[in-house]
Amino acid sequence: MTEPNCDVVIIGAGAAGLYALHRVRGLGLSAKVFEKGDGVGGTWYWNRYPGARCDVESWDYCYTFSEELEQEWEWTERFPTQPELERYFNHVADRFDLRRDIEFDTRVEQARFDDDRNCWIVRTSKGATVAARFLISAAGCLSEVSTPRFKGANTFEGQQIHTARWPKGGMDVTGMRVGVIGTGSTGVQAIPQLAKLAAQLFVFQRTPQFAIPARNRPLDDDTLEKLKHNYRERWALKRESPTGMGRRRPKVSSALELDEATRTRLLENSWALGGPGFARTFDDVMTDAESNQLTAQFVRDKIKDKVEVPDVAESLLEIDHPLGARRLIVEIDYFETYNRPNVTLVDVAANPIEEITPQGLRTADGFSYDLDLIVYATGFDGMTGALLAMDIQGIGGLALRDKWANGAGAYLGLVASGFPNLFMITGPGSPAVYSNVIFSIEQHVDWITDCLAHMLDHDLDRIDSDPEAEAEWTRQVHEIAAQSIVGKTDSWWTGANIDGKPKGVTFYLGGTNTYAAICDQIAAQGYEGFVMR
Ligand code: N01
Repeated sequence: MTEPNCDVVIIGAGAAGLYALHRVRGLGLSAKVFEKGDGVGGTWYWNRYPGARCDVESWDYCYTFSEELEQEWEWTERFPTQPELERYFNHVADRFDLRRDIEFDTRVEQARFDDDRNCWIVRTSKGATVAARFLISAAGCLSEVSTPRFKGANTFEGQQIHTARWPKGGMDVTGMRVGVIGTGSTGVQAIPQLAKLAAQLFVFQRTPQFAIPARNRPLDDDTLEKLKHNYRERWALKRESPTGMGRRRPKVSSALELDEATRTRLLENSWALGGPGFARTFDDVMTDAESNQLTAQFVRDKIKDKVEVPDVAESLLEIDHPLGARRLIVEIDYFETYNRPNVTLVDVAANPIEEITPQGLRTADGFSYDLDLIVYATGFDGMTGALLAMDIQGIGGLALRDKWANGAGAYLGLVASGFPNLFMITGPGSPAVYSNVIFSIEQHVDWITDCLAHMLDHDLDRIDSDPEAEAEWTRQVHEIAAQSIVGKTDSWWTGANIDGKPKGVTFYLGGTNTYAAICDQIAAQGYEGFVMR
């Protein structure tokens, strides 16, 4: 029986894979990272579309594990752009000498657990096979793109592109007739930028959504100095908060306890500050329907004021879900873009896109739109897409695809029973996409590497989760989700955007603070609910 030739294989060199590599090396283990792109950064490597930027503030969307890193890195804006984030992750890769263990342009195609040898056999797109004692998936929650298959798509004579596959050198859309399909976070960021250059821009909107102004701004020296001075205090706040952001809990527990004038004043204050914090003006916005409705009405009124043509405003306001039931969008000049003469909003809820033609596309009412470029801002197969794109087989050849055929879940979102020694960073059952994801990534990587250290110290070579513990955890995840407004409408959050995918919220909504405390307690109690040998 040959020995595994590597201690740990890590899938992906985004924010999770880079930090996992750094920590695994710190345990004295050998590691190999496979990354399908030719550079680091994950989401911030792939999403190069015009306007791409993070909607979490730069000072919260960064690692906290290195004081030197936080002191030497200088953010330039409140909400960092894709190029700035890509530079950040490249800096991290260089600073911690991570590249020598990363194999780029290499996808993991299959990972098969060899029960006899107690290791994972990992096969890559380059035909190489590696045997590893542990496998860590850092494949990401939003990395498997979703492109609807429209009839006739292959006949189109112009260019078609998914936003997450925007070319590295950019694309000049000057003078083009551009069609954008999709008005989620991505579409809302790309549309204002494309509108500035395109001759004509058609936005094909199926589901209008709430969006809050970003109020982005450059960071001056004074602000940077204060940030650097207060980082440690902020990290403590992050750990206490339910979202992994360095903000305090809203002071007002309910919108309903205030008179109208006070409520409006507070909402105006939050609106003026902008950003995702708006949804936390009152503590019960996500749990109380009436509080949510009052907050949502305020946003509707604001949107209406921004759009000059009443019919267009009406189309943008046909929002069929509570505020926050879909991921809240943060925008820059989005609604104002519809006041431009070269921009047309097309309602494809009433008249779906029927066919892509050689010249453009046609909707169900028979209208044709002539286009040079079709941009698919149509999102991702979230949470599980990247994991299931690989052929992962656990004990007895059980396929992860089959295990999750009726819904995904893993104990603490970390280990799926029957798949020993496979850790999933931000896997289903953890807060993942319902948090400041870089905070959740660090928390998971720290927990996983502490667990590996424990196993090494105690001569343990296998960890699996107990099926009963896993089932009970998944039950709790669903129970908490049932009490929230989150996911009370179809979207990628519920898997509804992918044909055949079981519907339901798979991420933990009980708060990152509660979740981290549970993970720590379980570890302290000898990894209760896990089976180690
Ligand atoms: O994807 P989405 P996204 N015909 O799934 C439409 C993160 N993110 O890439 O809603 C017509 O939200 C679809 O319509 P509908 C963030 O977590 C973060 O925008 O299904 N339309 C929808 O409008 C975000 O939530 C940042 O009716 C079709 C759109 O495509 C997540 O990524 C930036 C269609 C898809 O929206 C995903 O956002 C960007 C069809 N056949 C993304 N199929 C920041 O940090 C799909 N659509 C700022």
